[in-house]
Amino acid sequence: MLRLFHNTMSSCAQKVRFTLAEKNLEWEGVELDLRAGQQFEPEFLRINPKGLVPALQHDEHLLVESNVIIEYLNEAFPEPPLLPVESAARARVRWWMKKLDDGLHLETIALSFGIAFRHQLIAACGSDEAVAAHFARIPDPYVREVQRAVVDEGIESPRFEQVVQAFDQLLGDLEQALSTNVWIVGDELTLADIAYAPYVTRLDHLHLQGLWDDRPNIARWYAALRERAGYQAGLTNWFNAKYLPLMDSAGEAAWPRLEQILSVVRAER
Ligand SMILES: N[C@@H](CCC(=O)N[C@@H](CS)C(=O)NCC(=O)O)C(=O)O
Repeated sequence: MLRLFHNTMSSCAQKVRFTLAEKNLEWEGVELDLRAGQQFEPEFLRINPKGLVPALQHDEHLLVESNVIIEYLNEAFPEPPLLPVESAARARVRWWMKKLDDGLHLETIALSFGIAFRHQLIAACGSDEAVAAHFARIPDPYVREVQRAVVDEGIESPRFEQVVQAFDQLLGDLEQALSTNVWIVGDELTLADIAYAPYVTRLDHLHLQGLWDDRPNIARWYAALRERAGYQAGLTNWFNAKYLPLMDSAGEAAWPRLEQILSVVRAER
């Protein structure tokens, strides 16, 4: 039995659903409303003390951390394989996945909250005291600090410059990798593509496609991803109409600020 604790728009849950779909696995879902704080309920904190989705229950095993979960699924359900055969190529996939855990995921939280989710959070909380109480409930200090850094000032926050720099660097690296391969590592879809699909999708939802205007290989890769049944089952079918219009309009409004930061970042490189 596979039971996934998840959320419609969580990037980390998206990659797990994508993997489950590529493996043609049946699963049942427990959906958490992150804006209502269901991730902080004691029942869920017993599953993941960090109060983060996704978590996966497989029979008697309980797993957290999306990259760990998708590697586990690939081992427990080997067909079709989502890692290359060759050791060096497998290491390359893991190197890409590690970059997410080393900081890019936190940058994505800063990007999403700085542009869009801060508006939902402030509206849901209704007062500065309630926003402070929300932060106090976040068990993971890194997640707490990164949200706190951008919620007040949004895209004008100094933290936002680091975010733009990180994504521009990432997209440059991806463009280079994709200039010699069909997929990020080689010519077959791997866990690296599945792991990065939600992040480029997030940029797309935040109306930031301008970041790959001059990066044709990313545009080609992203179009190919969206064609895959696994992407549609794991991401598209879960896109949440409560989030998308806000992300699009707030992202469009943020674009001039991003362009301004980009021009500085690129001139310094
Ligand atoms: N490193 C973790 C990160 C998980 C994570 O940050 N999950 C977010 C959704 S993408 C979450 O649950 N956020 C709860 C919150 O915003 O309080 C993983 O890869 O699973």
